[in-house]
Amino acid sequence: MSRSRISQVVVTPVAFGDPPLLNVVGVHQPYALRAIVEVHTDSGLLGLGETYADEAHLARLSAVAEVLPGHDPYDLHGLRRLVTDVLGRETGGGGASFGGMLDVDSAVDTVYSPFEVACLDLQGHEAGVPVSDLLGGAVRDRVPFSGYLFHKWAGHPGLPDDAWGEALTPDQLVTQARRMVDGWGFGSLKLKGGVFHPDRECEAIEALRDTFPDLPLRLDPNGAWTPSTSLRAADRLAGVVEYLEDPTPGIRGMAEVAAGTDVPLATNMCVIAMEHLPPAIAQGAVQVVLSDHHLWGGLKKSALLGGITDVWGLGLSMHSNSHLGVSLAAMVHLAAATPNLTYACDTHYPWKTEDVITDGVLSFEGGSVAVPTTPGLGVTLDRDRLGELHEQYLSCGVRRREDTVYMRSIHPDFEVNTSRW
Ligand code: GKR
Ligand code: MG
Repeated sequence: MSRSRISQVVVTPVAFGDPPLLNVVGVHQPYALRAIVEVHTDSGLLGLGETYADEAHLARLSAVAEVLPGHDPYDLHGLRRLVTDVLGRETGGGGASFGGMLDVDSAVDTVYSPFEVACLDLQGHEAGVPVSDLLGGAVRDRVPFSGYLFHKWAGHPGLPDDAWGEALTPDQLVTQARRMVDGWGFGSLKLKGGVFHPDRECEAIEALRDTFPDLPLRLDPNGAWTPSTSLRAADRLAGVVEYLEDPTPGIRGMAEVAAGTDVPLATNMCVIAMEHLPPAIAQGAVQVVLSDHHLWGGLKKSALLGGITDVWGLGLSMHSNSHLGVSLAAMVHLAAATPNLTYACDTHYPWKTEDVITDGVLSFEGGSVAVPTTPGLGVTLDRDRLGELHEQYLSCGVRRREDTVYMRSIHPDFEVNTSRW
């Protein structure tokens, strides 16, 4: 039997409604963007991937998509070489920036990721096994997620209020948390901070602790604090949070904080590629690394990250950006096949109201998602939904994630708050 070959690759940008969630760099725009990657083979298989859809990223995805036909979908090393060659030719091998918070020196990992996920999805379909089996096998049959709380406005300016309503005070955040816990059953909570003064955000965490005394809590100000402010907050929240995420920017700053507290420090900002691990480990800067297959070069490289954190005695958690069901499925398979993923994963999933997959596979019960046992990722593209969200992309006018630009269109004096307090 001859091996199947990639026959066609389709990259479809989509836009889905997103509430006005606040963070250190601004506020979410009315639409979040994603790209859905379809890899088809000459034997009739289809694999799915999902990734960011900022214009520059889309151009890179399209350049790779063009040269993929004829490639063996099992040759992932070859796929990576191909991505490296194409990006070298198209962009001089430059880096990439996502959402004003994350900059990577090379775009290879982020561009390679959705194609790798799609190839694993179709390999799973061909072999009749779930993607978690291709990653070494599931060590858990459900993956726990953490309820992701955000300060937010009641609605986007000029539009009706959304179903979540305003959350600008500790009391309102408790109400939001109650809804997350009652609706999804989350067994831990993360608050996105960096929006208000640290004392007010610590107060919000204390209010959450008083209301949900049994739930592990996390606070993530995305580097909004100086090391000394971080140490004061760590002192106040010791025994209250399971970790503080990126209180201050950079490996050096995090190391300074880590030296002065026993509260574990987590990051998805200063350790976002393999080359950041040696200096972070040498300086004792972080105790928990957040993996993210979109950023770390796909599912297999993220599994490797899991192994490395295990060897070095680091904790492992999982990062999220606004995403749809194809990404959620990939996150669930990765988490299922990562033995040392000891913390509940982040997800923005409850914040969205639209998707590109058919309903029913990825439902939250008790804050966790059952690992699909059907072949591949276990999710099916709903072509009508894909078409609608693509139309929405075409008409909405958003072409890249720009939280700061959007915030300044409402509050012209807004300054990015990194290390502000
Ligand atoms: O969605 O506003 C957001 C978050 O701030 C996101 O962009 C971050 O990447 O969730 C992320 C984080 O943990 O830093
Ligand atoms: Mg974070």
